[in-house]
Amino acid sequence: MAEEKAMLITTRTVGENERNVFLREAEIRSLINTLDIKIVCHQSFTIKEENTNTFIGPGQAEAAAEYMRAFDVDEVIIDVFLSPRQEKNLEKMFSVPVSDREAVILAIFYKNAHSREARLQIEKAEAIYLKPRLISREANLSQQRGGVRGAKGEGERKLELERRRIEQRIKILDKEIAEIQKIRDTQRSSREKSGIFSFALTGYTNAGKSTILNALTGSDVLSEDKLFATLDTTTRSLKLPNGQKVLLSDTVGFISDLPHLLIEAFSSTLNEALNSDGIIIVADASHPDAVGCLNTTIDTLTTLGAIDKVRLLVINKCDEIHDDISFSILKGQNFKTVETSFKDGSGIDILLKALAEITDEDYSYMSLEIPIGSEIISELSRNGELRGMEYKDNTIVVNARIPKGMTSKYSKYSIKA
Ligand SMILES: Nc1nc2c(ncn2[C@@H]2O[C@H](COP(=O)(O)OP(=O)(O)OP(=O)(O)O)[C@@H](O)[C@H]2O)c(=O)[nH]1
Ligand SMILES: [Mg+2]
Repeated sequence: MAEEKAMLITTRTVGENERNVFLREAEIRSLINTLDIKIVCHQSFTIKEENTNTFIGPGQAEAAAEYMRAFDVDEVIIDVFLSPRQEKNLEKMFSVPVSDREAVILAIFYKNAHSREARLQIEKAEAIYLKPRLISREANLSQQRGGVRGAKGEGERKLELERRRIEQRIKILDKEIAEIQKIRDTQRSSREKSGIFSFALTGYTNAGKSTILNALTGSDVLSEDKLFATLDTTTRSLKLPNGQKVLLSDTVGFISDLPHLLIEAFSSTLNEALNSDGIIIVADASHPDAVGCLNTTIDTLTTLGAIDKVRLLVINKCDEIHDDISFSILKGQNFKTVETSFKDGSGIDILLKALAEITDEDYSYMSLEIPIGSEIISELSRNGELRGMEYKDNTIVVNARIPKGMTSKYSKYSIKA
């Protein structure tokens, strides 16, 4: 398929700091690059305030339309969130499809959704995105149609049907997603019962989450230098230096202004990770806006109600630090912090030790006397660790390392050490 050619429009507010403008432009360019779309021309407009009809000023839109004609572009991408009305008006002026930032991110998710769950979720997000846009198209159509048929609103009726079809589709998708969620819930509750400590890797897209999961657990989740390579939660087990077995999950990354409808559509995937016992934030120290990315991650976790679960900040890609000030800001965060490079392998042992320390904080040691033949011995060895087993008549005396949340279950067997 021929590569699509696009015009990029970016905006800046009056007096906006150059660095912000540069960073936003770099990000939309890498998002577009993920879609294999070629930007053949670019215009940047300074705006005082958003125009309700065209977002940028109508004169600016005219100028952009004039400019793009020389480049024979297939579409226009504008790095803002457009209302359906603004999108419709700009499309009229440009005579090619216009996509906003939300549409770009949706398209990336669509391209990268491979599992059944991810496909259902993205289809739901697209349906939510499309619904208000149909209403806008409806208004457009009814204006264009004249005569008896137009007056009776045949086009409107068709679109009304289309809109209902979308609503029904969302309901069906919700049902299918809920079914998958049920299976997940069962898996999760059996994991929770097993008492195995679980960690979730979270962070800005492209920070290295999948690379970390792969390196620590020997799995083969796709990891590449593209945004939103991962859309599913993958959980693998891992043995830490203290002998403790834990679970580690990788999941969908965050981005600044992550469209809310994607958070909503991917909530089951996100919750899967956020329900873990401890969250690990992965930050990319090589990113030109490393601190901004970390702040977005913190804000997103706060919005999702999971910030209190953060136990560790992994400052990754330390082999490629460009900016010492950002690096020291990352190191100065109020989290337990480790520095890693999964490119040259440095810091991985320290990361594993830090995870072991975190799990240690969540375990208690108990001396127990348990009747021989009781199921409890095998349960305890699954959930924790057994040390110094000693047989006494009909019982076994053992020192057990037990998750703190489970100690009450065994207290009736407790003896003084
Ligand atoms: N230089 C360097 N590159 C790294 C390091 N860790 C990961 N990468 C690279 O960073 C890119 C993104 O890595 P991923 O593991 O796919 O990142 P992710 O956080 O899973 O990204 P998404 O799933 O897209 O949100 C890949 O090209 C990795 O090879 C590192 O320590 N140093
Ligand atoms: Mg990934």
